[in-house]
Amino acid sequence: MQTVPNHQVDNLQIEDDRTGLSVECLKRAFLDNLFYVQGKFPKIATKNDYYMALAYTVRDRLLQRWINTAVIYTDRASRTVSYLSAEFLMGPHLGNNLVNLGIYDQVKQAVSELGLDLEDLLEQEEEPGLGNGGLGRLAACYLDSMATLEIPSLGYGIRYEFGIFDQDIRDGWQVEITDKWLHCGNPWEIARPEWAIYVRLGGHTEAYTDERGRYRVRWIPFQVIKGVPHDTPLLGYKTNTANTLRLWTAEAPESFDFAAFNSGDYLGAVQEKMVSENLSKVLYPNDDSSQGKRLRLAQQIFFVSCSLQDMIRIVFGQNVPLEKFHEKFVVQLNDTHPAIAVAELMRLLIDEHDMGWDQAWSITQKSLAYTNHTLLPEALERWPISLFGELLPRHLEIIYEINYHFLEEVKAKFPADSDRLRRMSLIDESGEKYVRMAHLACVGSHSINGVAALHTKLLQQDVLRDFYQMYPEKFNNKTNGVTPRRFIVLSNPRLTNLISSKIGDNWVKNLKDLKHLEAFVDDPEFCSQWRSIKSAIKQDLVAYIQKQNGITVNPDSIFDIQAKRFHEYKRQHLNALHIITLYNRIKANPDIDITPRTFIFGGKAAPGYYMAKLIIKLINSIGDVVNNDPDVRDRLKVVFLKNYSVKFAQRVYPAADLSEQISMAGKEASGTGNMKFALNGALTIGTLDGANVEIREEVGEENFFIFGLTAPEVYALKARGYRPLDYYHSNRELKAVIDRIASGHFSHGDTKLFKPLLDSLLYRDEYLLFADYQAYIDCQDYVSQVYRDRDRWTRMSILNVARMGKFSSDRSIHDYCQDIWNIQSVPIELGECIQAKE
Ligand code: Z15
Repeated sequence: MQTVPNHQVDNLQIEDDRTGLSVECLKRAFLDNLFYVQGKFPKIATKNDYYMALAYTVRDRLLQRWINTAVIYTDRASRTVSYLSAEFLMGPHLGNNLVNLGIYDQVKQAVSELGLDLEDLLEQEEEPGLGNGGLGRLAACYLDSMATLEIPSLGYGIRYEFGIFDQDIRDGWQVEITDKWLHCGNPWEIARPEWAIYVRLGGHTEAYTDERGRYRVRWIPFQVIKGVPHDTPLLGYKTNTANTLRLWTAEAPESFDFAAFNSGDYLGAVQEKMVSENLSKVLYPNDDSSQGKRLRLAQQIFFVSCSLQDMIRIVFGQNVPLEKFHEKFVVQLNDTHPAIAVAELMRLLIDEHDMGWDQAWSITQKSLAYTNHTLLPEALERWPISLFGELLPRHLEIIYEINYHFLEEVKAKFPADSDRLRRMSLIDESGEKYVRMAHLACVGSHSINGVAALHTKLLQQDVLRDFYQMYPEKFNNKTNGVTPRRFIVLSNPRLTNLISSKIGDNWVKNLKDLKHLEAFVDDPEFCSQWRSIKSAIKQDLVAYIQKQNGITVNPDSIFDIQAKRFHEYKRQHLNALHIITLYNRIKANPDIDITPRTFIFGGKAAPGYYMAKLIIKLINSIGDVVNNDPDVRDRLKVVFLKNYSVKFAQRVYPAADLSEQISMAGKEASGTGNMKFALNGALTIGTLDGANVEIREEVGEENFFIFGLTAPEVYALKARGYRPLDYYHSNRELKAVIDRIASGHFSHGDTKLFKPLLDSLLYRDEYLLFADYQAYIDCQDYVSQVYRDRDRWTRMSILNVARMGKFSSDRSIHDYCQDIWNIQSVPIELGECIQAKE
């Protein structure tokens, strides 16, 4: 590297304009970037130009911290967490960076002095929607917490050109539109083509004997893909730590030396080049269900291999011997999507770096840790052996060998138990053969964790029972958490200011401090401020709904919100049954005294998930009728807010009175929306599922609306033989609701439209809506009654927030550090070490 002459670094004017945080300096830097980066001046600049100029201004401030951090991590060869995830649902960067830099107010003033509105500019940002839902957002919260806790970390994933689709609603149906999040450029990332990495696919293997007489395997691929890293700095809250999110883009290797891989089929290989770019083209839009597509497996090996090779490059670059890989890196697998890492790390160590099997296996197990996120059988990834072997012939051999050693171990621990061997094998041989990715992840990791206490318990008792019996010491729970920076400070400034005015602002880094709010729960002045803030935020959402949906909403009604992916197990249709129940009561008795409610829904359905899309259609159809029925007056409104995203979630959580967390018990691994709502002062109506159990434990059962069957009751009912028709025939209100839908009342007389949904409820009802219906309705009636006592409701709301401290992702990350990663923080000083070195 070239040495930068000192007089350049010492040029204070330049230095200050790129790092200074004063209003004057920010203004100067902003105009400078508008001119020199965007190539515009105020008279002709668009809003997007201003957004870009501001983004570059903020990025300059990040870069100083980022480079400092990198220098210190490199010098000290710091132990590092490598978080492998197929999804990172980051949300907009600008606002979050302003919060974490602590310059939100300065920047607001700076742009306002230039005649601009910060909120307006924040709106401009196209968020990187590189995830589906909870799993991707959790990864983003964890990166924020790792930076805030000063934990050296790298997030590794795929830079999808098309993220999650944009959702439009036409005639009540979901319509998918491609998301071109990169169309205006991405000011937050820096491409690093000089660190490109090559990944092989397909072809065959050959055995040979090396010069030392050892048995070796050579893999001759059919295709080679180039991965180019794109790095985004992620700054912690009020720290100087800026970690890296490194996302890989697939490219064709322009001038790849195929001879080196002994490829005979040149033209075939050249043709495959065109296919290369497809690898990072699009995010698979399924949450919690696996499709088993070849391209998806190719995406997985692509980003996992790039990332592991990158880590090995870093290990060598810091003069750490490869035998100490596991001391330099701990690799967290976010679900089974990166589980191929088990076989790929083995391959790299053995085939590429000459290591023996036993040592490679020991390093692999010590390095890897696996987080399971689901109990749904359809989400457990399995790859047909034929497909797997075609794409990854060498990995299949390695998996067979891991399986051989593993099954020997099982036999030793559980002699003469062939059924157990069959159940635990990495290969499912019950019919067509499959590789079981969850089993591979369990065997190849030193830690296996669930994401809420109940979920971990159910993994141990059910889904991963055999593995729990085999390796009880590997299992642990890490209840999910969310970052209070994005989901309170940034999204709810009014509540943030009120809280900080009473208890100071330590709670932002130390969420348990919210406890101190309890001291004010009997202070009428505080309670009235609390209430008027919620009211003002609701008013904002009313305006948004008026603009977006053209629906006039009563701001004094209960804002009853269910925002999450559409899935039958999440039971948005149970919510719909409640709406129709109230509607029927009004139709039967138009003067009935009902607590006014606004039902708000947000969420996408997987494009191929017909039933989920039909549920969206049902909700919109109910809305069309209910919102326009003069009998209803302004007592009920149904609003479907389209295109739910992180940006949008930030607007919705703060406005909620009631949070719907009504999954069938035993199906939602944790949930994280439940936490974001409660942190913003919503009360929860929920089942004893996922993290709801722990939220209720924390906030107190008197401050939580619980209903429905528990997980053991669900299993027992199903074992007895569940008959939904019995409930239909014996429950008058339920029957009236179903009959109302069946009659075509919400479908202009069309009695066929919702028949598939009704049939699935009447004759299967896999998620026990009918069994939980009456309990849900009773609980909702109780909610309506409590809401009328506004002082009581406010008190419950305050106590919810005061007692939510456990659910900070800082707590989750702290526990991962202690129990799984064995890693310490590395504080970063902002020194003068940013000069380029020899
Ligand atoms: C996903 O979003 C979740 C689990 C999965 O297996 C997949 Cl593929 C996607 C969710 C869980 O459904 C949710 O309960 C949990 O809170 C979230 O992951 C984060 O752990």
